[in-house]
Amino acid sequence: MTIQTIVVPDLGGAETVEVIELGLSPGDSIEVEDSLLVLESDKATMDIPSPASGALVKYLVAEGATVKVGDPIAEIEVAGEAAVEAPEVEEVEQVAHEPVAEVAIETVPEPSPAGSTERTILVPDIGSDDKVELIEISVAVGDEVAEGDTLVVLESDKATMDVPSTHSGKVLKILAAEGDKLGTGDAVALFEVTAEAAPVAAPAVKSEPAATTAPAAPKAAAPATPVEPAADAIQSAPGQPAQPAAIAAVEPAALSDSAQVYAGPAVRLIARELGVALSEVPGSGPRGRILKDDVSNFVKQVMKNKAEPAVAVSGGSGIPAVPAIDFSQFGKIEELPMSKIQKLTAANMQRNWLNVPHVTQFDDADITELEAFRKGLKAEGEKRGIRVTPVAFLIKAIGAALEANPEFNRSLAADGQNLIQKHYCHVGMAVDTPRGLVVPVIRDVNEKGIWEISAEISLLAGKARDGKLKPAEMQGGCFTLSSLGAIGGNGFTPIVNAPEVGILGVSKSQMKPVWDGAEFVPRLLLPMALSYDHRAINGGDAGRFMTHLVKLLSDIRYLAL
Ligand code: CAO
Repeated sequence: MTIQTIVVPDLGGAETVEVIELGLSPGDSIEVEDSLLVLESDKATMDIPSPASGALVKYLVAEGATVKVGDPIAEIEVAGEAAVEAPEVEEVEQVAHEPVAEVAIETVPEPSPAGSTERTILVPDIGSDDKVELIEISVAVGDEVAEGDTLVVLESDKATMDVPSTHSGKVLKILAAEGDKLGTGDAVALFEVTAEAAPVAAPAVKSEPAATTAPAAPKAAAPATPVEPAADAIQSAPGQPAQPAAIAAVEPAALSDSAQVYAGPAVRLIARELGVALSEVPGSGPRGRILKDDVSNFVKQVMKNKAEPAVAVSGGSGIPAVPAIDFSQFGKIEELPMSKIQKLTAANMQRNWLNVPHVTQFDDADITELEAFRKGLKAEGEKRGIRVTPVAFLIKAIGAALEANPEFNRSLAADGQNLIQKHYCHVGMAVDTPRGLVVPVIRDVNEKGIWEISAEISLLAGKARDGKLKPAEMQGGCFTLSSLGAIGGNGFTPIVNAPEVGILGVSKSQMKPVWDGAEFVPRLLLPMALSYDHRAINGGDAGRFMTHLVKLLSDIRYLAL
């Protein structure tokens, strides 16, 4: 084991910098290149990467401290053979006195009408041969841009870099797209700059000889105009591998809107992983900088706001949000507003899916005789003005099965310690309407016959489709039936309509060959799926309920008993 002291590396010009983030705790393990801490000058925010893998022993500075090149900032314990020789402060100071490459936004003049000059704005020397991702384009064609305004934002795995404009002028063309990988010298935008404002053409990046122990950043090939350094570069201490420049958001005071939040690369990475829009996160750091704690506090607050009342039966679940995607990048899209019912259904489904441990079991009911009987009712139904469908028999059978299996006619009490047994029997029926899914409730089904239930189905389904259901007509259900029989499908797993504990999903009946012990005979089979809340219902209860239901539907004489 070797204890290695990490010192402030060459800051490429900045005299002193502030320690703004200490992201680790003593004992935390760290991989080579992981961020140890974050420093900030008046121009740039810099992640200081670890030169070796190991564990943090301690920080030698506190957040808010001002440090300069060569100051010791942390101690890490490097494992055995892998140990990297700790850099000497003196050596770092020596390097600090070496001239370093100046980073500039390069421009390439283009032929243009008199009075103005067209220039291609190039990616400046980013201190590495690697390509980095363009994550934001901050201007649009036609924009009048002032010198110093951010044109685009680049991001590597270590740093976020604003590329500012070196000229005032008009954007003629954007030459790169978000997601492009760009490197030093790649074209970003075509500019029309006024003749007066245009600097005199001259060699590209001013590059002085760099420290002998750390290779200079690569020079750009294209000729360009010398300008003031746009950002500073960090170089590694001698004996260490050269570190790529870690340059982050410039001019923090100007960064206020969503496209230009003021945050370091480590914070941006966390926000991206959690799907947090940094523009919505208030920054508590110096000059409003967003810190890691700000992101985690923001997430905690959002989850708290969304949390259900703190009762045992609806505890919610802190799952990470699905990241927002700009689908227009893949093709043409349009945004459609959700109806009130759709929004309510979405919230209820999510609540029920997250709160209820679901189990679904399946069976087929032989409804050959039921269907023969139902069809025989047609003439009588016409006289009464009532249409009898299989759904009426299902609701009647569910009522009888609930009576015989009272476990399904319960709800969990809000304290999570008791069960509420219901001595009434109201069955909800999912109705598909143009505005979304609604569930009117047929009351006291065990006191009603098939004619009465059929009439209520027509009445309530009609009201549901016309948007005329009253709230009271959708309340008080003990169990729900969701019938897709008229639509089709072999089966589906319905979501329990909490606080109910069971739901039956019915699919389209089909004539199938069934072995009767001697031969295959054609029988009309109705596929059924029973989902239940496994906190209130055991598999055995569910098996008995389903078997009972199948028996009632397969021989409706039992319904009369
Ligand atoms: N298998 C085969 N045919 C069936 C059937 C089944 N399981 N269930 C109904 N049918 C037939 C009916 O017999 C009727 O045909 P006939 O007129 O020839 O007798 C036809 O399908 C149409 O029925 P319907 O839809 O008009 O009436 P219904 O009583 O069967 O259903 C209702 C009423 C309100 C349940 C239904 O209209 C509906 O909205 N279903 C959708 C429910 C839903 O969306 N569930 C999903 C919720 S979870 O996302």
